[in-house]
Amino acid sequence: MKSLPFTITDAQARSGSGSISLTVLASTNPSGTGAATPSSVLPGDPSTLTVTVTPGTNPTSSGIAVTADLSSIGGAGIQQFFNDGTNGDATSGDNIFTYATTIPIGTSTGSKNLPFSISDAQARFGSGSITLTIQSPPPPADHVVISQLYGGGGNSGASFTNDFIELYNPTGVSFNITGWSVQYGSATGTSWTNNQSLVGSIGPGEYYLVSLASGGSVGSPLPVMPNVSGDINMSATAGKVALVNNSTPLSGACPLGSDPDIVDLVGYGATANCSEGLAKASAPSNSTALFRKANGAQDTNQNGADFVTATPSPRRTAPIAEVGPSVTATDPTTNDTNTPHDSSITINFSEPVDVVGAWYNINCANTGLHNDATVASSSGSKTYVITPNTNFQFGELCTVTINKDGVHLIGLVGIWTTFGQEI
Ligand SMILES: [Ca+2]
Ligand SMILES: [Ca+2]
Ligand SMILES: [Ca+2]
Repeated sequence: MKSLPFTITDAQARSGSGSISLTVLASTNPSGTGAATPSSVLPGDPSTLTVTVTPGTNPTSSGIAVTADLSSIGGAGIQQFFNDGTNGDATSGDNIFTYATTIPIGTSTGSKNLPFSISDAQARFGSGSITLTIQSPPPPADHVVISQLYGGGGNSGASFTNDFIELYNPTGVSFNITGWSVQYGSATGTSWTNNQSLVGSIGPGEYYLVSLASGGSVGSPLPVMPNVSGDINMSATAGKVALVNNSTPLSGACPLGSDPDIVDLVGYGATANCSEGLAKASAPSNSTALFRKANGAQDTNQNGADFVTATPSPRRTAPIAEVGPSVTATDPTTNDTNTPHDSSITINFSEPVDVVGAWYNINCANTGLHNDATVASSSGSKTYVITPNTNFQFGELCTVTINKDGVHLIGLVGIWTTFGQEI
């Protein structure tokens, strides 16, 4: 408040006085509050940095600009923030200035203060800082993991013609995964009939690629030759994939914890009825894949935290093993019970095969051999159905053996089944 005295005089030598009150409003500088969302991240994680600006007054700020020094998290020394709906900015023109960033792998850990400065066209300035904590990465998993999966193969807008599952070995030792399997269950399903056998080995730091079904003709062929090709058709957006250290189908909606043969499991999409940890991995799409963080090394058994979506990029560095066909599934399955006494036996092979001579042997505890049978093949000679001409007996245990010498380049498989009531 200013008081401006005045005097009045006239020609008759009289005078008067008074004062004029004038309030001069103080000018204030622009100021701001910084935030990071999330405020605690792992290297490789994204975080959205914001500065919420209070404009200067008297006069009101125009031409506000915000920059921050992101050099301590691997960014620019003078990084412009945005208030135009780009670079992660949610709303244009709301005085919230934004920069969305991803913390580079290798960024030093600990609490970071990222200084920011605000300027306006009235040559006033403000400053502050954004606090962001970089967490220490968890130790890599001590087992082979599912490192990437893509279920949109061939679909509308697809990147690639085929679904795929990629495995990674984050350990220092090699794993022989012959006889292991990747198994797929639909998001809300309770069975795991989609089962692909694996062959070969996966050395330290190597990626192993399983090419799977195509939902159409859209997209490019997979750019690298897979280790194994199968025909599981995974959902692009929600489902369950398990890496199992044998080929026996899993059972139940969520066998995690109860089945010690599960090496790794990913439930993705909100509707998946099983996942490591409560939170599912986020839903990928026809044009995005799920990637395990840290190039595949991070497995905290929290699917929601261990995976991110990104453009699919199948990797394969494990050598391709040259092997023959194998048995991928049977009906009845091993240790099946209550199989009809006049059951046929279905054998699914990994690829088309020829069978010759005494390629199978069916031997039952009470009724002996059942090798007098009708044999039919289907699915381009990938599936064989054996229908014995003599029925099995109720309650007896039978063993089916496939002779590798009768099936070209085949391994040996046994099926043990107990025949129960006719169904
Ligand atoms: Ca904004
Ligand atoms: Ca698919
Ligand atoms: Ca896991």
